[in-house]
Amino acid sequence: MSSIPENILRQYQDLVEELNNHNHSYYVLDDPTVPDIEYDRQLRELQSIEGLYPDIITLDSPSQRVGGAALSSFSQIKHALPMLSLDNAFNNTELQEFERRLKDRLNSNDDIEYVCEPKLDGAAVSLLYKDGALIYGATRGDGSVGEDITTNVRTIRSVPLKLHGDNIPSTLEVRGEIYLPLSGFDALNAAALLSGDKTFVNPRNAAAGSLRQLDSKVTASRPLEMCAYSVGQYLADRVPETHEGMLSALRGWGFKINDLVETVKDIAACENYYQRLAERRESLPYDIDGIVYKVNSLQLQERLGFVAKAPRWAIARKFPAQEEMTQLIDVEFQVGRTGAITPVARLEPVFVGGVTVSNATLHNGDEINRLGVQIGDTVIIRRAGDVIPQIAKVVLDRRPENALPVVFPERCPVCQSMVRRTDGEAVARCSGGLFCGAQIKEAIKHFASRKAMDIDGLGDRLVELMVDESVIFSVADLYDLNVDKLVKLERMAEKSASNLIVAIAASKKTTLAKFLYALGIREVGEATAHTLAKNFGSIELIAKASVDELLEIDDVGPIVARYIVNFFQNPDNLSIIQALRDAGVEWEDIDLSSLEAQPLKGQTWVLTGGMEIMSRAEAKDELQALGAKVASSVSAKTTQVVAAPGAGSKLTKAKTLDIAVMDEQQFVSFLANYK
Ligand code: 5U1
Repeated sequence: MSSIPENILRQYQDLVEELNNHNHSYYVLDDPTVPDIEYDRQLRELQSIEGLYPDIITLDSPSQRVGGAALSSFSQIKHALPMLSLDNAFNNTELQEFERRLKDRLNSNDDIEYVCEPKLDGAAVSLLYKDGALIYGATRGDGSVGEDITTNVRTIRSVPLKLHGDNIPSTLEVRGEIYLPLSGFDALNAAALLSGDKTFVNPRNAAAGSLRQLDSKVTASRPLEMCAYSVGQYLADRVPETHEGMLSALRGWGFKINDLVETVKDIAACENYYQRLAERRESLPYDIDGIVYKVNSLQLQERLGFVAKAPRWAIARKFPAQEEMTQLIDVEFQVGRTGAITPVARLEPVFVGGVTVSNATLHNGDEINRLGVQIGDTVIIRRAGDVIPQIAKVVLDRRPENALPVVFPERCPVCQSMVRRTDGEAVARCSGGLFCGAQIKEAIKHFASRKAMDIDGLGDRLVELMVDESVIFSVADLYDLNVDKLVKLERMAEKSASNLIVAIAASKKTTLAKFLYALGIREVGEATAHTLAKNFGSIELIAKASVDELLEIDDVGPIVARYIVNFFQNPDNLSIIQALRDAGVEWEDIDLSSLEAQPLKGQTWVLTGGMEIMSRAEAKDELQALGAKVASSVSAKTTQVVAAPGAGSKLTKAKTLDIAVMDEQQFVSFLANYK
């Protein structure tokens, strides 16, 4: 390096350190310290120095995260200490038995302190650091020998290439889980679908597959994350006394530690943690398959030791599986509000992810072809997060001889109109429009729904019955109903009928945004309806707007703009709007001149927890009326979080990101200032 000027070398080292700090803030702490543009500027500066002086490049340079030349195979790494697996407990009794064994072995009845950790569903890895520098990364393999995946591990931003902080051990082997957050998994599969590649069954397979890529550039393109959860080899002057202390030291050296880790005082609190985490499992941004409980005291851990391949001092309390095998009995084709025909798999009922599943979506014809699924097949069902169950894979080995191909219908199963598919769209649609009973039903259900006209008591079943019995043919007919017409319907008592008539009458007074949303224009969801209302002020101006005028509005892209224009060019739609107005449906137009004064314009708010003083929908309406955007997740862009009772991970994240938080009472007082 003698030819590198001293000042350049210093400038380079400063840039490496600064960029690594930014990476740590962004990927480990979820708390960006500089805007992306500044990060990119510094990275370009670093790369230009590296271009001029290639010898200057150090292994901990952020430029090295992009992956390098492809390998022909992985070499093997023998773990200095075996990578253990965990014993499982499937219920509370088994957990109690675990503790009984511990107490017997320790010959003590004293309470034992535990650390509770979400068990991330990814791939276990071992990372070796010498004097703070990453030496290698290895897979678990069979527990004794794993594969050398160092070049791949280096591309993961939350894996520190160099440790920072005090008392860094001379040798430190960190164990943890590399996983793919659900958003990354969905994006990866969406891209695979577009390019006709094979999709991954679940985030765990996707993470493991991404780690075992011979081309590290592929790994670099996958949004993998790593959380540390224990140590293997450890040579240092000081050793923490507890597992909690060890995690905190790891956090200090730059590792990401899951933010739901908790230390609890006894086994009863472990069970309580299970209940709390089980409730939140669906809303976590990553898959977990259970909880790991670990004895907190490292001295007790040492006394307890190991059995065969598992430590005695830890246990995994498993959640119900999110994947199960079952049989595909039939495929039915449902017609949605916009005529979209969705194949729905009817399944032999199976318990998965804590509920019994008997239907799963097959999305569209392409998905049926991609899966190659046939009626009678054994399939793997996946139900994770709050998404609807999916068929992840067909178990071809189990295909019965009498399996039948799934045939996509050429005619609508409800109205027999032709099914059409627009070029470039995966969705096939019934061409029957409002001639199709299914589309009429869905349009009316949407119109009556809570976020639209909010007609209390008009449930899906009743809508179906009224259309089937030819009591109504369009949304406008709702306002012509009377008690006499309703009581003729099966199981409709006079009291319910008159309540429904009152609810329908009450729905007449609405807002422009709700009315627009209720019309069910394709791709016009609640937020777009609000934006349209706010920007145009009246339905006449929206109906007259051109594609170009619509495109001037935030959130409206060319496809939505075209759908809006088409909707208002259709005379049937215009006559329905007129009929609704004639029936007395009304709203106040928005005075555009007063909008300049929207005090929360440009702000993004997040509502979390169970609101008790007002409903979440009301809170959202009020905020939007003041010009704020209401988002569902907390990020660095969030202006303000309202944390109602029971708020969980969003509140934690807001605190980590240092975002302003107010409780519900403060929120109500805040709104009162604008009334
Ligand atoms: N969170 C967490 N996952 N996990 C997996 N901790 C943890 N610990 C493990 C494993 C296999 O093993 C240690 C107890 C050695």
